[in-house]
Amino acid sequence: MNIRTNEEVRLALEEGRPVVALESTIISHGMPYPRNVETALNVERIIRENGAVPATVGIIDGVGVVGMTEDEIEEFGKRGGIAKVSRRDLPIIVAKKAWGATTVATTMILANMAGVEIFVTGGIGGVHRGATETMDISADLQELAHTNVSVICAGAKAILDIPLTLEYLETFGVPVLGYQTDDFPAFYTRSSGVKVEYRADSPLEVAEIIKAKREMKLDGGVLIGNPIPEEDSLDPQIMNAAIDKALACAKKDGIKGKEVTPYLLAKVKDITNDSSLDSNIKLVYNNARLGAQIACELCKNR
Ligand code: PSU
Ligand code: MN
Repeated sequence: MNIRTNEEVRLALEEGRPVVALESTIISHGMPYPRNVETALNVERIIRENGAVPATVGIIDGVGVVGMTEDEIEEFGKRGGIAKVSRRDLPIIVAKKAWGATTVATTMILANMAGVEIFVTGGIGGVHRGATETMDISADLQELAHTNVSVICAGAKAILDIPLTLEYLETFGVPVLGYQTDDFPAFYTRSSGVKVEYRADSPLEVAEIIKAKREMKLDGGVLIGNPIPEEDSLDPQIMNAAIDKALACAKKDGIKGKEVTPYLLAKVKDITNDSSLDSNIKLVYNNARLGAQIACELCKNR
């Protein structure tokens, strides 16, 4: 597959400096224009301020881009109808020379091809509620099991079945860390009420775990759950009510397959009158800081 990077990312990789990958589904399917572009550019700035180089990932005319330009990010945010591309969609979008927004899974694939080990996002996909019937399990989880990229997220939204998601990750050997917490975070709120087995309290500690995994050649990523800052978190009762309502709407509207996640995210945003959007943005900024710090630690005496 054709991959290209921008000049800043190319130089950083060549010189062994820290690079942090970012996904584009969050831009084209996760937030409205123009706040999506504003957020994506702020995330890049925060990563630079914390000593790393940002690489926003997407597919442009069938080419995997690891490190978009500002103009390309703007275009991703503005242009309608960009396909959401997960692992199974990737060869089709490439063959058609189309544009594609990369999910967590696909961002990991392209980051790995370019040699980027750290990836910051908001929330990952997971095992959906009712998956014992529907088998709706995000391809993100298999990617975490096999592809050597570690992901910093604010946990997973309660649109998912969080205990089942953690069980699945355990089965497939994905280390899950709570960052300065003993609970798996639930995106808008600091805790899902589900314990994680391991916590890490500094970027160095996380980097040492990633390094140990790499040195043992245990394929796959480490998942780091970084809770939303207290001051930006939302009332769990309000959020859970909004999520229940969104799930009921999805059922009524017969939403299936890859549309499920974007549909639920948009519904939750509507039901909460966009108040969830501010929190969403803040938690991504918080993850960007931590991701850059971890990438810096990983690069020291490599
Ligand atoms: N969860 C969020 N925000 C998101 C996504 C998930 O809270 O933007 C996006 C990510 O790109 C993730 C994808 O990789 O949705 C998962 O989609 P699916 O469940 O179809 O695999
Ligand atoms: Mn799905």
